[in-house]
Amino acid sequence: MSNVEKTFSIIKPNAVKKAVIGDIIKQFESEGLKVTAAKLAMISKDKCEIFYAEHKERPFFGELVEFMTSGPVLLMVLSGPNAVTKNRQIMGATDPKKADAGTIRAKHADSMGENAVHGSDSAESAKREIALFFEPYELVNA
Ligand code: IDP
Ligand code: MG
Repeated sequence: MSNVEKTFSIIKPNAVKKAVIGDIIKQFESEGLKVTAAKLAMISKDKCEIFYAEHKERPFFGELVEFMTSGPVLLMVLSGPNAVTKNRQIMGATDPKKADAGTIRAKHADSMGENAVHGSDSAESAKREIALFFEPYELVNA
């Protein structure tokens, strides 16, 4: 059996604003990840600071929280074989200048900060992040 797992994904405000939600989801689906929970919402400043707590000492923290709370985002759970690693591959590097051609960040990032998508960096992070934004009843088993 392949390692079917869940990961947490956010389509960030710059990508929602540019109306590329469909393009991004199409890429996830065509590369083996299914959307198993989703909602469009604004993230509150308090929740965003908890979500990105690991970065709170970084110089860009204020700017990151400001950006992530500047407009609606699409919060999602993606499921599939090795979903955590697979999602990171599909997203591309944090810095769009270093992202491989064809990755979501190469196509849709506007800068290092406004880089179109978030994806969990481990199965443990995915569990924490999913629990922060979704209630158990909102999660589809797939
Ligand atoms: P990741 O999203 O690829 O996991 P992290 O290092 O966890 O990258 O950083 C979280 C987010 O913080 C990035 O996606 C990006 O939006 C923002 N960020 C990271 N480094 C910088 C920076 O040097 N300047 C501005 N924003 C940054
Ligand atoms: Mg990260």
